[in-house]
Amino acid sequence: MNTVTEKIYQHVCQLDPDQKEFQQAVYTFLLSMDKVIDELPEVTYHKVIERMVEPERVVMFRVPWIDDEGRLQINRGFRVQQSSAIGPYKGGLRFHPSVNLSIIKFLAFEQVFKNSLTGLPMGGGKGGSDFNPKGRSDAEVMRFCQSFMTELYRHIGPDTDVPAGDIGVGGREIGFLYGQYKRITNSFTGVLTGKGQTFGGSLIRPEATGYGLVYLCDEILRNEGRKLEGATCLVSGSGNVAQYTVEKLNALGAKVVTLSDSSGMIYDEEGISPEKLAYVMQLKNVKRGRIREYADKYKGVTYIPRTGNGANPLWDIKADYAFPCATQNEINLEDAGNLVKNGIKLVGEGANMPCVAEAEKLFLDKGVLLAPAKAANAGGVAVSGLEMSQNSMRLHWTREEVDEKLRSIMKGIYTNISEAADKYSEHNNFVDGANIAGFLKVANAMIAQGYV
Ligand code: NDP
Ligand code: 2IT
Repeated sequence: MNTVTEKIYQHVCQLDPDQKEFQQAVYTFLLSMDKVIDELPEVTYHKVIERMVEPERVVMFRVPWIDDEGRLQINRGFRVQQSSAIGPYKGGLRFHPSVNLSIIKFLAFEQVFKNSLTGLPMGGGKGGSDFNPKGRSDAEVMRFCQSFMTELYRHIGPDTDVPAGDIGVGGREIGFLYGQYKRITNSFTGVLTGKGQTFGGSLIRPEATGYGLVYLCDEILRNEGRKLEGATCLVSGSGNVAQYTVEKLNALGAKVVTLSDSSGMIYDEEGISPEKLAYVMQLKNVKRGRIREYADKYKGVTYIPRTGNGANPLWDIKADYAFPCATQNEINLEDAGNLVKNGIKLVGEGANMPCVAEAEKLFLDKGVLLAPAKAANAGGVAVSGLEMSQNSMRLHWTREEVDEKLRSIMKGIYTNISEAADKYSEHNNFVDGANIAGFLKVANAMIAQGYV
């Protein structure tokens, strides 16, 4: 790092020494800033990056709720409103026991640049809770969501901050949250995205992150003379992003041989066909079961339980392309080494920050095409942006219309990040390309708006 970025990084670490995930997200971003900072003296003069690493506002609150046994439970809620430079705060809510301020801050920070890349007018934010929905009844999840919204509603609004889903927050949770917002405020507005079809949700929003990931990677591959058709792919996770990544990979003629959850992974050499994927969707979204059950149902499938934090066997299976779609830091340096050893050609980040910094560096050093999360998973928030537009206009676009807009946004992202990579970094360094292209727009807006 150069002296300016090093100073910013040290300051961030000193301010919040325990926020490891946030520090990691800032660190990898600053490495890209080194490539542009000398050419942009106004960025240094106006302390743009120093301002960007400090959220505009952080809200933390108590979430009391009653479980099915009548006992009082207390969780912690968060909303980090990182940047409103180019639009209202926008970003998902995560419900997972691991959630803390560091994780929400890293997600909010990355969301700013991701949203900028979509080309839509959205600022960045993120929120959530350490509430664990696993094993909870629908009634418990509803009571939790109602209590969460009873505090959150005063901080959000269709022109202020528009939350959506993330890990542990899907259609069911968004419905409960929306119902409570509507009840408290007596207004029917597009304050959340990812809503149900009958109350303002956009078609293709559930599919958007996975589809967008595959569209962007398809673009990258085609520009390198490669293709998805006939390729073998690794996908991790088995939630929203993983499911629709598999669906689109299948549609484009690729074969996906793995899925996982936090308990373990399945390896299906024959491939997860559309019929098998329908079973996974039923298992995960309706039955809320475990991926292990896939191996009980289908012959010739291996289930490997997850043990410890060492190498994940999923990343040691020979394949052409890998799509981490579970969670942050799921690819450590050893995993990256295994992927490289087995000749992986592309890593497409469906999850946010799925690779540790050293793993990303290894991929770049070894010439593996790396589609970074800020660009690769931007399809979800892009269609959220389209949902906001439809809500404001009070109309509804068809599946085809939304899918076409999503495709064109992902194509635009590819052009943007590859041009920024060529101009400021190296050809095909999409990590630098995404950071720099996302940054420039927000930086210009911040400078134009004065010291706020
Ligand atoms: P879901 O809750 O639908 O699925 C998450 C999946 O990842 C599950 O299979 C889950 O397993 C697994 N997982 C979650 N946490 C961990 C963990 N700590 N260790 C191991 N496995 C874990 O979430 P999404 O599919 O929506 O999100 C997946 C990733 O994609 C996240 O990084 C999210 O931030 C990112 N993302 C999501 C977008 C969206 O629109 N939903 C948009 C852009 C990015 P288990 O069931 O065992 O917990
Ligand atoms: O990480 C993400 O981009 C999301 N979870 C989706 C955010 C959104 O507002 O749709």
